[in-house]
Amino acid sequence: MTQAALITGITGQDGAYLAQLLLNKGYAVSGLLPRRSSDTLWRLRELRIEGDVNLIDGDVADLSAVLRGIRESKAAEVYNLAAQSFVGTSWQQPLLTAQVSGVGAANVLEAIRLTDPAIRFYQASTSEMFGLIQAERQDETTPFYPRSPYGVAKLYAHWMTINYRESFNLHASTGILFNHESPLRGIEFVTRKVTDGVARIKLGLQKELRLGNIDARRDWGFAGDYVDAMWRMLQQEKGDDYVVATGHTTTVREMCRIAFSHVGLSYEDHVVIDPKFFRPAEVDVLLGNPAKAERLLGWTATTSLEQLISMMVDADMRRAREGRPQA
Ligand code: NAP
Ligand code: F7E
Repeated sequence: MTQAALITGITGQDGAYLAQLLLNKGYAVSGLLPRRSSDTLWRLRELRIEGDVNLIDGDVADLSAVLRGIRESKAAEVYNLAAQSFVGTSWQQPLLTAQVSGVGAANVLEAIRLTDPAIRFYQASTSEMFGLIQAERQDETTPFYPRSPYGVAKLYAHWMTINYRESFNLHASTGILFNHESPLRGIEFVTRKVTDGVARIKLGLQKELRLGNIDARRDWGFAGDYVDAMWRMLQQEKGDDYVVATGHTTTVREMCRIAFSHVGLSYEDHVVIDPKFFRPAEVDVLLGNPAKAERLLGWTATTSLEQLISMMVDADMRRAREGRPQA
């Protein structure tokens, strides 16, 4: 029998790659689609799967819509990827971020409990929950110290997932995913902002690139690898919590150097520091320890930062040449 899955956040970076992975495995894939006034399907189109997924109108902040989505999709697996996921915006829209990225997860858990507690659940937790890090390498036992309204909202969703697992015996897992990027990354996130900027500068469409704190360090991997870890979690006998990371950390500055040098440019000639992009509270450094995911899920990161950034710059060069910079 065909296995059915529901993805909230299907139009996002991870949602698109996960939909592709599940389709390739033979799943019937549905996605919850919140009402927007403009087109948000460009990633599904870019992966050529727009016509292969069943899109169900609904917003994760609306329990009745989530209930309908779960019933209509007949999902045996639900992946909750919907979020207001941009950390910077979470200071401007803290309550919306709480409703979508925090309470949204509780809505999905509650909808599963009310519909069919045998449905397996994945929650998109995040390394942002570690924030002001309490250990040099962060793993599943490291205490949390979120530094943004986004991190705080995600921590609520994280503990609600654990609570529903322990209270109602749900097969509910959290993936504490460190930063992961791709050519489908939103343009506001630093890697894509840089690779898009590099392409435009190389083609003479732009002169400078304005950035914030380029001394911040992140553990960056490839989104295509990370959605595979999500799927693996839901194939285990029981729900659990897993850190997913590369185990390497790099400054934004070094990432810029890699991106500019890929097209023969020097970042020092083009990057301008603009205080506008500094955050009220910063997460200075993140470095994950993915040993548990490697041991229990048989998962491993396959893509180096150099390969990832080269792939992104090449995609943005193509888009800039074709005059479609964002999508
Ligand atoms: P993304 O590109 O920002 O995608 C977020 C998705 O959520 C979009 O499809 C968005 O739709 C949807 N969404 C927003 N508000 C919604 C609402 N009220 N109801 C239903 N859907 C809504 O994020 P991503 O990078 O793919 O990340 C996927 C998930 O993993 C997110 O939960 C994120 O917080 C988490 N995460 C990401 C990373 C990372 O490095 N990428 C790391 C750890 C955790 P619209 O575009 O129409 O708003
Ligand atoms: O920032 C610094 C910025 O916005 C990375 C989300 O997917 O990953 C992401 O959150 C670093 C920060 O990602 C600019 O201050 C410097 O230190 O790409 P980012 P993020 O905040 O790490 C986590 C794991 C998630 O869960 C989130 O959903 O780069 N930085 N200059 C800049 N960042 C941006 N965006 N723009 C700049 O100009």
